[in-house]
Amino acid sequence: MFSTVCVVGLGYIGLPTAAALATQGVDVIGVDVSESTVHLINAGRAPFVEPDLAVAVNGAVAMGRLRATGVPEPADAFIIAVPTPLQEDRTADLSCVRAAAASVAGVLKAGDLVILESTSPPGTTVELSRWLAKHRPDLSFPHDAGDTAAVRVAHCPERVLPGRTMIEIVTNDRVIGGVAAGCAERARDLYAMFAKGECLLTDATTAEMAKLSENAFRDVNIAFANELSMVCDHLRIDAAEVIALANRHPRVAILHPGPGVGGHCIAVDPWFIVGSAPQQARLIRLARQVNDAKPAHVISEVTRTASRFRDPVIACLGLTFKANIDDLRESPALHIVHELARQEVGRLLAVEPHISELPVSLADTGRVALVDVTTAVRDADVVVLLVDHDSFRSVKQTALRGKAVFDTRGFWR
Ligand code: SAJ
Repeated sequence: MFSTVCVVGLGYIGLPTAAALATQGVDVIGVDVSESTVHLINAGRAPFVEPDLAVAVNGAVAMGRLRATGVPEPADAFIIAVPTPLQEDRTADLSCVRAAAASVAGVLKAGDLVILESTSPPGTTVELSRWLAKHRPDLSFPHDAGDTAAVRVAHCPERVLPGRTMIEIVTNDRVIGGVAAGCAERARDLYAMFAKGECLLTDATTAEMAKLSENAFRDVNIAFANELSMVCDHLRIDAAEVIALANRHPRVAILHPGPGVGGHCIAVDPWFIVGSAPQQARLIRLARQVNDAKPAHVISEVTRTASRFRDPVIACLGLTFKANIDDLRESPALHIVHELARQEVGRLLAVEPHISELPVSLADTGRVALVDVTTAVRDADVVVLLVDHDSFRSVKQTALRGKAVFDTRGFWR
């Protein structure tokens, strides 16, 4: 049914999807604008770290099922998995989706399926159908022709958790929204080739909102935990204890506070909802503001604590955006350490077991040293836990005795 699939964008979602399809015997043409990405993949290597991905890519390339290139080639289906970042004005930058549409349009033929996987504001998939139609007036598209269209267009948002991508890409349920009903059915046939979870069919705009709602739900719930932690800091009581006790109620499950919300999804996607309904999305906007304000709160608490020492040495445990990964992008922990250095709050000892050298932004301050956790805790006056890496469990309570400890995640409770 689908012998050839073209995946446009070979990043954190596109490449695992390409590998998953290739493993099922589909001939996959992977497309990326980065020459080095194309080169690495054709050499059987993955350009970033994700458990089990390198093996899958290597196998798919060795079997001749996956080939990377710079421009789309004719195929039965096209999956667009390109970035949709937030702009300064907090609207989505859809330029990569537009560019992908333009490049795919040139090789489209009747009977083809085009799927948008990128997380997008409501209405984007219908808009994609319009963009494709502009490029190809010789073909009909579903925003206009419904189920009689020559080309089918659907949205199938990615929902995988970084670090578990290769598992969740197979096991998660998929939400599939068609610009017309037949588009969703056709897209389900494609995902059923490798996805073991249920495929839930709907319209394209509902699918876009479902995806955004998942991440906004999490953001609002993390904001609740973060707000509680700021209230408890104000009252000088332990937020982690308050949350642990409240969570003993059978219908309460408060999430974990942290130094802020990082990553490229949860801190971004809620703004797409706010942008689509600014008057209505009040709680979602406020949650974003609460989470965005959390790093400044941590900086001021650490500064206040450090002021008790003459030449404070501050250990900052963790730099990544969440636990047990090596990803420093959009990391509140990194931002906090950078600000503490810039404001010359003290001598900073950073601990990050998943990297081997300091990022340039920290190294350039000349005030931060990358050390192991034992050294940092031993030499510090103030110990700040920023990321809940499993390896930080080994820090003994006795090693923390006599130090000022600020555990932003309630990890050592
Ligand atoms: N965080 C907290 N407290 C918590 C949970 C998380 O402070 O209780 C922080 C983390 O430290 C991190 C941020 O939130 O800085 C986001 O981490 P995360 O693990 O919650 O989520 P992401 O951004 O890695 O992945 C999310 C997932 N969405 C949901 O769980 C609803 C994933 O399934 C999506 O596919 C992904 O966004 C995406 O690509 O949209």
